[in-house]
Amino acid sequence: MKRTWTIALGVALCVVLPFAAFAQSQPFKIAVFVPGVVAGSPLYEQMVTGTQKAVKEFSSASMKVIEAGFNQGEWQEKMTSLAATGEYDVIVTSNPAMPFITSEVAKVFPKQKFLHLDAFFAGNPQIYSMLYNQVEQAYFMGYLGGLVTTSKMKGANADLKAGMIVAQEYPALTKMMRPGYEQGLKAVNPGISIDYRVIGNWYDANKAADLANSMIDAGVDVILTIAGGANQGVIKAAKEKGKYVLFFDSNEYKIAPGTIVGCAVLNQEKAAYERVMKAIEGLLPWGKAEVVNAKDGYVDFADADPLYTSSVPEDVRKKMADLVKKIRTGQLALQVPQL
Ligand code: RBF
Repeated sequence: MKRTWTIALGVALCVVLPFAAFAQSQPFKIAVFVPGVVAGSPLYEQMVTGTQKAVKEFSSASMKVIEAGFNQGEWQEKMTSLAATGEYDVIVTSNPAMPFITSEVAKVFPKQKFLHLDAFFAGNPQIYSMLYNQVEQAYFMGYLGGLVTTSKMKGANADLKAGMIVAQEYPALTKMMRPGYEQGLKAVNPGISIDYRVIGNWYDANKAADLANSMIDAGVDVILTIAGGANQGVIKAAKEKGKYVLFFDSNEYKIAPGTIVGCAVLNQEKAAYERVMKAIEGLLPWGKAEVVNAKDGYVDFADADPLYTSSVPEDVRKKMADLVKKIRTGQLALQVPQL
């Protein structure tokens, strides 16, 4: 009996091993399609870094980064040209609007696969997607914003006003981020009102600074900014006026220590690394759309950075720590709405 099993195992290994080796030595080409530019866009930076890390693990894998720029009207044509080359096993991209483009391009190129980060699109066998629970991400910022605006911090005033500056409106923003932020603020004090402004693009730092200045003049002392490259304008205005910024997606306290008082992070680098690895190994569940949250470790608040500790007083950090613990453990789990 034992001998039969040994023979069976031997035969199985003879069949599988050469095949696995063959699969790994086949060239695997990845294109990273950046809908915008990489520099200054936290999630795009993480997508590129995470993909690079995965590609390094396989001698057969290679990647190319294509920046599609800020003219969103050109993206579909650029994505079509990229798929038309037929060169890439997988096209990796990021942002919630991209599946509307790739699902169209997929019809024309039925062999092309698309790996989406920061998006949700289920049921197409050419498409894999994963979405972050950004209600939780924004709730972290709302709660901290509420604590800051009601604190005795130097830049805080008596007005119960918090700001939010965004680049443009889209369902993930209006249905997850804005409501999450608002709920967090109101959990601290239901009397806090939100001053919300839209820039109109992801690069105009001057316009972002103008909006931030006008908010600050109207009594806002803390601003959440979700605006890619335009974030710099918000940070500059707040710094000059001694006010506070809440930063989204990556840990970036170092850009403006003392001004950026909180970072709600998405672990997109890890997500990209893991998903691209799976794609190369042939193990990514095409057709599937996943949603990941704080309990899964993909959404978090950057509280371990010494620049957080040095910018925010202990009483605020203590209250924030209680909330962070509840969300990390899933004791407080916020639902993702239908987008
Ligand atoms: N985020 C950036 O940081 N830079 C961008 O250029 C950018 N462009 C976007 C374009 C569209 C059409 C959409 C829907 C989102 C874009 N995002 C961009 C936002 C990004 O995907 C994410 O929602 C926010 O960074 C918040 O996590």
